[in-house]
Amino acid sequence: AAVIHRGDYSAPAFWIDTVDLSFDLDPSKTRVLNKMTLRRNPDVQAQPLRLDGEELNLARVLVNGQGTSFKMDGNQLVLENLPEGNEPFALEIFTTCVPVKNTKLMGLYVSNDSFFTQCEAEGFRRITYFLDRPDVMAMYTVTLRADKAKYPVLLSNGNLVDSGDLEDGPNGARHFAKWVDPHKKPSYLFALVAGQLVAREQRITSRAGKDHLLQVFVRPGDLDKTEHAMNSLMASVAWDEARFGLPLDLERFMIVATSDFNMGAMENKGLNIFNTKYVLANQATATDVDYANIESVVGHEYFHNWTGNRITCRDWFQLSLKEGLTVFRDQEFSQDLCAEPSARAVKRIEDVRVLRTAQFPEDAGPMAHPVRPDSYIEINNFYTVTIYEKGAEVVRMMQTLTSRKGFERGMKLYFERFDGQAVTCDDFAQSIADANPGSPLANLLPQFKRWYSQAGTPRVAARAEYDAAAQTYTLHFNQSCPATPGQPVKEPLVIPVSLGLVGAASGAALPLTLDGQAVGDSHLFVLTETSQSITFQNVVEEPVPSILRGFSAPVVLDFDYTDAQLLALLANDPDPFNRWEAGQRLALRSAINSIAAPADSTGAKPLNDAYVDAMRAVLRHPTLDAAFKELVLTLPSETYIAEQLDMVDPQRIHAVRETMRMQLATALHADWEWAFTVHENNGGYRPDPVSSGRRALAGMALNFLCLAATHSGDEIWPGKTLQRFKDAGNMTDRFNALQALVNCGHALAANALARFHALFKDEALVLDKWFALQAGTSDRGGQVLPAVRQLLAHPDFNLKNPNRARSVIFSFCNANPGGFHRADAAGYVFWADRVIELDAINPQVAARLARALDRWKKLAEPYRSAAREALARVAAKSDLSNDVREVVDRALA
Ligand code: HT7
Ligand code: ZN
Repeated sequence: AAVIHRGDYSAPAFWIDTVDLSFDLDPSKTRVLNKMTLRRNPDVQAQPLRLDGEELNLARVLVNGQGTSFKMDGNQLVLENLPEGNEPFALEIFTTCVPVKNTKLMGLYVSNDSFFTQCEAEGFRRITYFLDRPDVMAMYTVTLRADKAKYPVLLSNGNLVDSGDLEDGPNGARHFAKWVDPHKKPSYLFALVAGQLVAREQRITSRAGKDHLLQVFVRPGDLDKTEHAMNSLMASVAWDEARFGLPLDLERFMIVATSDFNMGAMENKGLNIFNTKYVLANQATATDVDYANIESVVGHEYFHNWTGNRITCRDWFQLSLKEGLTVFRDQEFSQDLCAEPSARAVKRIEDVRVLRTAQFPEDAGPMAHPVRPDSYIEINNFYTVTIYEKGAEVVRMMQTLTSRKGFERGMKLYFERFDGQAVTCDDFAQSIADANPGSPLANLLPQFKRWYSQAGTPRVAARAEYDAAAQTYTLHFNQSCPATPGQPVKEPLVIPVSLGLVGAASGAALPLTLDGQAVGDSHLFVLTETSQSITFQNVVEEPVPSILRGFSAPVVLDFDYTDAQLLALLANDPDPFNRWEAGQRLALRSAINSIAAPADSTGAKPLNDAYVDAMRAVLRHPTLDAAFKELVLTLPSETYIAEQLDMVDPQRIHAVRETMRMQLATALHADWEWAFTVHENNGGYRPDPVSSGRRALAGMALNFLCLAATHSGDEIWPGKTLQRFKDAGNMTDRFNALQALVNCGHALAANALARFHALFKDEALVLDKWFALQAGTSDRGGQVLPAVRQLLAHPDFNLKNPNRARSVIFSFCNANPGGFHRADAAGYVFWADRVIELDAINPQVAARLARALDRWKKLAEPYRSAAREALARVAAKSDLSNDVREVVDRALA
């Protein structure tokens, strides 16, 4: 397959000014008439017009109303005899396609008897022949015609300008709707929806006094699950106006939910299409985490309206221009909605946890790529945690280096310069810098932009020197970045390091003096050289350094903290992120020591008394938030532990972490009982951060109490847990109780699982949880894989539905290392079979599953050889999609 290089970008030879699309919607043969006006791009040498198309049946091509000659070159329709000169001309293309056979869910497809589209990145070419690239922005008019009874709702981008009945077709009454989008857009933002849908509606008036209609469309029966999505949408509109001065630019803004969707949601102009998972919620069916995800995904798609839609990407290498920036914006939105500062910190810790458990491994593996990649084979493989989450960290560092106000000024300049255009990451960074002359960002811009071009997670090693006589404290920093595929050597980056000093004995935040000036108790040090130092004066006692506060840069920080220093930070650091981080470092150290210990010392306890006491102190702390406590008491994941090791024995990691969990369960038994009792009753259900935090901590307590019961033989807590499962007034409490029974392998779990299924057999999203819980549960002697095989045979399993496939297969292969990495290789055999099977249905989803073995080279034997064999078996298939081919070939390279 062809490799596409960023350096090969050239402007299109033609512009498309207007597109007038007519659809006769029919699941087995949809007719698409595409009438465009085009003109030659005067800046590009004359050349034939090459239009992209995929799985289309071409019936007719007319130029200025006349038949014309054309040829096919692979998937491209090539027109050579076009009018000379720069005058616009009309091109009319008539094609048909088969939505009901579209299992890739790209282009036009059918889900639950309704039509949906997904055009990003290159799905529009599966609807009609087009210059399917983001820098071709056109004005769209769309007419939809369909059976009136089967498809009463007909939606597309923009404003509804006409609708009515048509003459009856052979199968009954038909109708039409005509939509005009008042904004020009790239083809990837096109959307249509047709089906039996109902809407929750809300009229709003913006700050600027404009009226808008907001609509959330779902299947009849789901309307009672749309209130939270609508509230989230209203909050998003208000936030973007308040924080960035960006108003809603449409009379009507629609969200439509579908249960068949490859990703989370899609920001089509004025007609966002969402995976039901990120729309539907009521307290009986959705957990607190679901509520929080809905808020952030609704925000994310809405914020794309400016960062992505009004200003879009020049080419797909610039994907992070819109994705990194929009993730940053949705993270800020969720933080700004938190009433308490501590809840903001919790959100930041959660975001960093995602980055470190998913993006850091990607950056160290075969798919490592810069935030602005240099090449790709299949663009769908580059909707990655690097583009999204690391991209968001790069934007966050820009804000850190220019201040919140300065960043807002930069955004304003960006819109002044580029509204309505398709631009690059360079254009964005230049705008933020130009709006902030004299800032570290402006002064260091070329070097800062290495964050866009260099892959790999940088490491910052810090070392401290205290001179008691001179009362100075010096921190010496050294930065490095490991080689990544195609990038053997790295240049130093601009790394903002937020710092503070904590008194080792007093625990107080020490005032900082630099160059004789008092600078408060927190300082932003900008590391630019490979090695660089900073000296604080008037330091009266040897402090504990609190480095990289708030995770001010996406790096690994190495500092040789003593246990006592980490315990001091855990107890006293005013920065909540570093307080949490200190606990993680202590737990990680214990895990690594235990993993390295001889195998016959398995009975030894990995966690020392000081750590356990510190955890007790956090759990019982009178003022800390429940949500924060829950994060501190969560041990680093098996995946995160594995990343710290050169040689990974997944079963050893699993065993050690399980031992640590059991130690926390038994040593803190009385404390968990206390925590459960104090946090169990939340009163009425509200998914706000404070009450969600209380439920999370109560759920954690229940999990530990059931785990301890497997050790002690106690039947009280499992019994209580089953009762709570039955009586729960919301899904969070119910699911936490179910999880507690399933994860500890208690005999009551089977009964609870059966009840849960019976209660929710008609709720697809809840059944996804039921499948995922069983496939992701802690492995004890290899029981999970046989259970997973049984789940695949369950009548409710459907491989074609991405949510269901993910709930079983991904939960096992990607999220259950202890179950998946089996010494008998059966997990890998299962993985290879599923990748091959899924690839024939939906390559995009298959390629995501294929990533489960990205880190196989780190595995110890016998895992390593077995994993390579499984990868080789997949790679040996000659008819693999480009999607899976790129992933497995890179893994094996
Ligand atoms: N921009 C959207 C990306 C997306 C997508 C990409 C490829 C195939 C299917 C897809 N569905 C959505 C989502 C977002 O980042 O907002
Ligand atoms: Zn996005």
